Amino acid sequence: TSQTLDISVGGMTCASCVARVERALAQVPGVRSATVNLATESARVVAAPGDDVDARLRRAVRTAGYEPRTAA
Ligand code: 9UX
Repeated sequence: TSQTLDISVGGMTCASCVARVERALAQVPGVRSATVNLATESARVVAAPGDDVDARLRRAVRTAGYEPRTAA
């Protein structure tokens, strides 16, 4: 089974930003797919069940230089 998480991501302005965020999210343990939508400033992540996945994803977004916001 998997969980789907939506995260609002601020600070992205171009396609390279999108690629950076997708890469950062994909590296979080348990992530099966990460898709970022620039127009909606959000990321949809499918991940294995696990502790604190949402917090780990948010940390990855911030470390990559963008702003995780409220759950989308
Ligand atoms: Mo280009 Mo997106 O510097 O920040 S990667 S606008």
